[in-house]
Amino acid sequence: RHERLGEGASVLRGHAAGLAGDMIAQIRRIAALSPFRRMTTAGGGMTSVAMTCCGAAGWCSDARGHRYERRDPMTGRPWPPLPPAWRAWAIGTARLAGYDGFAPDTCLINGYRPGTRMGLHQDGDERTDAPVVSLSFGLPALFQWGGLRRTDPVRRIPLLHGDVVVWGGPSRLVFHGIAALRAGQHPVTGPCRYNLTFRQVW
Ligand code: MD5
Ligand code: FE
Repeated sequence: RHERLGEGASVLRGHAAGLAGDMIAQIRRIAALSPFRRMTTAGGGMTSVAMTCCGAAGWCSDARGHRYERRDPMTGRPWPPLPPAWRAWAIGTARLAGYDGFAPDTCLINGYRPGTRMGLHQDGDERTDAPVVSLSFGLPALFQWGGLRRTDPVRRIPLLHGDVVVWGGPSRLVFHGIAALRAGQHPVTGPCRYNLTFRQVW
């Protein structure tokens, strides 16, 4: 049931749809401890996406730059724990896509509303010899998948409720982004999209 997107990258369409109810309830519990927030960027702007994290590490950005932190700078407390069932699911999903030995220690949770977007970027703050397991819930998004250079042509790939993508190997450092979310209502999430990414930082 995989569809190969490119070398090292595969999409499992709808693979996580059955987990949505439980995972969204869990996201609410995580966000009660470490709220969704837009982060300041080094350029003086703010991320369009609202984010929170769980696990031993959490992705942070401020005027000085971006990095992983053991504590949530908003609360001064450690990030909420990575739910053991999430971790087990991410490890099993990575294995399905051909990656054994995945040991995720963080999940970054992105919250999108209509108009929210994510510009073209590469993810390199965590280990890049480990894959990223990404999960989408709620409103559809148009994923922009480029190449290893910022100026490479971009493919547009819809990501729908329950879709899972595993990015590894040569696909791990590809430039990518999300086009501005279109307005809509989803039966499970209402006017929102959530993207969860499991990553190995340490
Ligand atoms: C999203 N999130 O839908 C996307 C999906 C992010 C981010 O880009 O950094 O939070 S994850 C897409 C992704 C992750 C890592 C590598 C690659 C794509 N890739 O090599 O194409 O909010
Ligand atoms: Fe990314």
